Amino acid sequence: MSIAPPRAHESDEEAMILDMVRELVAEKVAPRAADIDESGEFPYDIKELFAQNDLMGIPIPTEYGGLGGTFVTYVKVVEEIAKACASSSLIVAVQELGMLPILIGGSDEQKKRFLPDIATGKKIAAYALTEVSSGSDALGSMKTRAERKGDDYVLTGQKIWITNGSVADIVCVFAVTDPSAGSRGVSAFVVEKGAPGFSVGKKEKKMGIKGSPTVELIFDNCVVPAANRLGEEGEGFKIAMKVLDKSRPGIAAQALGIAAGALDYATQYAKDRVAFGKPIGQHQGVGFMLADMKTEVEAARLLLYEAARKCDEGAPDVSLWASMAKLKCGDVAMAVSTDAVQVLGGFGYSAEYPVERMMRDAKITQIYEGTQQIQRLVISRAIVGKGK
Ligand code: COS
Repeated sequence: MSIAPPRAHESDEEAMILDMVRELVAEKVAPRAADIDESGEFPYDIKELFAQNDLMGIPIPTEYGGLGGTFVTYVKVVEEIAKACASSSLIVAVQELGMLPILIGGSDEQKKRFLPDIATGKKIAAYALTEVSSGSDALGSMKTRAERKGDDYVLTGQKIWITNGSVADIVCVFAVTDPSAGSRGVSAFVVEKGAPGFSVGKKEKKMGIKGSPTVELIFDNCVVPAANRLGEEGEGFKIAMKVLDKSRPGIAAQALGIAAGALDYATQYAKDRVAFGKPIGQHQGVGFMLADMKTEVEAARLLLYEAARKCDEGAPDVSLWASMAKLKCGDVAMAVSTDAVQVLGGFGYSAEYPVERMMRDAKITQIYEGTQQIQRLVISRAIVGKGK
């Protein structure tokens, strides 16, 4: 059975890209997935593969060296990769997250300076918002400071949980420039690898997405040229939030891919495995489970593609749709991958079968780029308002 997404709305260009990605994933990514999980090392070979095939800058406009593709195409690509390897899908998704502050908040000069190398994959990008005491409360508890000194800013503080932080050449960092100004007291900076006072700290040992290094970044009187500030001083928090509006669909796509990959595997298994004289999928207990899994995956997919379409349109309600897509796809990834383990029974619990890895990888999609609770906060504020 094929569970490839419906193709009716794909443009010729998008269909070509997706065919190419499916081939790459089948031939080069899927065979590496278990090993990437086992070794816990960043797969530079897969990054090169994506770079050579123009997948690192899909939504970056062509004038800045990107493919000039749509967000819809971008999320479909992330989904295809995540069906086989969630860690590898993050190479594309975090490249997007890391470049978005520049695309959204940068000047034309900054876009020309930074985006072409990100688009070609020559440089890896990352996004640094989270701190030890500032996760969900990204604004109120931010401690990293940036003080203006002549033509530079001096950054002091630490960021944690920075995906791909240790392999990144370019990190977009958010820091407080005016502690008395609330949401207008945060600014955004591009910090380049090698900047004085910038170093990588502890690497997390994680449950899943092991091929994607998650690290602490340390700014010890780190000197950053004022020319690397994105937008005006004080515009950083809004830039950070606008980025999440466009990056959450990428994580939703990763989640959807994990769910679809797990469903595909469990379905095939249920057709092959015989118990009590017939394939287990034809027993109602398993068949109905698969029916629910399939329905959830397709429902999540429709929501995600609509959210991505809203990103392309620049729709005013993009936050709402991005959060709904992230919420639904993250929960579907967790539920479907857990059920896939159940369908395989004891084999599902073994690391020799991919659904064990998929279930571990799924969990993070309910946590990062805003927990499911934060998505509900964004959704509820969009429909009933924030209040006091
Ligand atoms: N686009 C543009 N501006 C936005 C925005 C968006 N999507 N969301 C919020 N803002 C603006 C608000 O309009 C407000 O501006 P003013 O002060 O000028 O009115 C400002 O940002 C502060 O917004 P708000 O008052 O809603 O901030 P809160 O402290 O209540 O926090 C949440 C908002 C919780 C939504 C935010 O902190 C969040 O998303 N937290 C999770 C962070 C996250 O996802 N972390 C993962 C990091 S990446 S792995």
